[in-house]
Amino acid sequence: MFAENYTRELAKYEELITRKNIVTEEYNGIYERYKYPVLTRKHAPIIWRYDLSPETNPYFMERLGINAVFNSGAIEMDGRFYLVARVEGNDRKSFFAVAESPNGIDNFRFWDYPILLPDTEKEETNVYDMRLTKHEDGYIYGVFCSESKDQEDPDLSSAVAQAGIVRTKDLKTWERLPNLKTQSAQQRNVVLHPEFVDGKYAFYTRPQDGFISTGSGGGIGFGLCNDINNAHIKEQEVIIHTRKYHTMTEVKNGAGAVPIKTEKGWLHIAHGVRNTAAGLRYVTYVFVTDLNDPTKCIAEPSGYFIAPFGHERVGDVSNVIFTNGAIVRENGDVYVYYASSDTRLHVATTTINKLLDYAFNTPKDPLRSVDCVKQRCELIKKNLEYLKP
Ligand code: M1P
Repeated sequence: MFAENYTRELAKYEELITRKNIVTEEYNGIYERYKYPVLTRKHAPIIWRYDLSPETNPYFMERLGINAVFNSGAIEMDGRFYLVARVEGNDRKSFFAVAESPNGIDNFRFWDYPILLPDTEKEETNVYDMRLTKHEDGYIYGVFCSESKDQEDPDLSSAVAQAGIVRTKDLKTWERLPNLKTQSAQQRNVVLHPEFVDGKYAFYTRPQDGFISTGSGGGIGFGLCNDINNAHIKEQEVIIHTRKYHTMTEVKNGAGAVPIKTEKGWLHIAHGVRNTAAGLRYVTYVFVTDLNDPTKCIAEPSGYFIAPFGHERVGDVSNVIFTNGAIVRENGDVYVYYASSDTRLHVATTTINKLLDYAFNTPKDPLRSVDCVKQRCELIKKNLEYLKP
């Protein structure tokens, strides 16, 4: 029985890992969606979950289950595609693990061991959502959420989120640096900018008053620090993308993938959150900032970029699309890795040219229904003129 179960599960696993991904029929001209997620809990290797000894595991039981694989940093190195995914065990603790693929679309396979971070933050209980920045100083930085119990609040669900920082050159050896210090009580969705700004390290931040609620935190912040070895943003961050009433960022927003440098500006794929009767709804959206002044927003297409569709809408935290990683290829192709409902990870493919066209030629949200109708009527009028024989 043991051997039979093992052989069958291994065959199922290999079939899943080697399955070819297929572009779906869902079309918007902006990006392609794919039929299969690139990573799921079932992509976790058998050796992570089962004890393979019949003596100590006679029933071939899962000993350490994996609940979900989602929000992932992404990087291409030497023509191979690497994701540093958020993997969550059945015990609710998240950790990071590298999955590698030859093409970025399918065939992602986890390395044998997950990443064992240096244990320098003794109160830290959970870690998640690593953004991978290939910095011009030569390191690959991983900036992630480092979460601990709020010792000042007896409520068991009260936590403190801070930005943890690690760096590596090969995704194998990780050096941990002290957590980022800012003026804010809490920070999540912190991203390191890939270039020095005014000779300093630059971070996108998300100042927030509480663990879940951003409170007075007005949106995506930006701050500079002199020393990455003791990263400290001493000034109050500048808010570069504010939350707005009756938009998808009404409740909160946060930086997503590391901004992409293009000839027209820094292209951001961020996330926005609004409230509904069914709870929070997370979608991704795009904005572009000035190449010479990353705090200045120069393009802001209206509406969402990727929202949960179909089966993506359901999961551990339903109605969520979240991205913290994208890969830009030398030929201009862009692979956006987005997770659905805190459960699984997908890819959407596009190009720099398409993203720029989308960012600069999609009209801005006029913020009122009446103006949105006028905007749509203009488009219809133009099309009807164009269609005239
Ligand atoms: O559950 C949805 C997301 O919630 C958090 O994002 P934010 O800080 O913007 O609320 C993150 O914990 C993220 O991991 C998660 O996907």
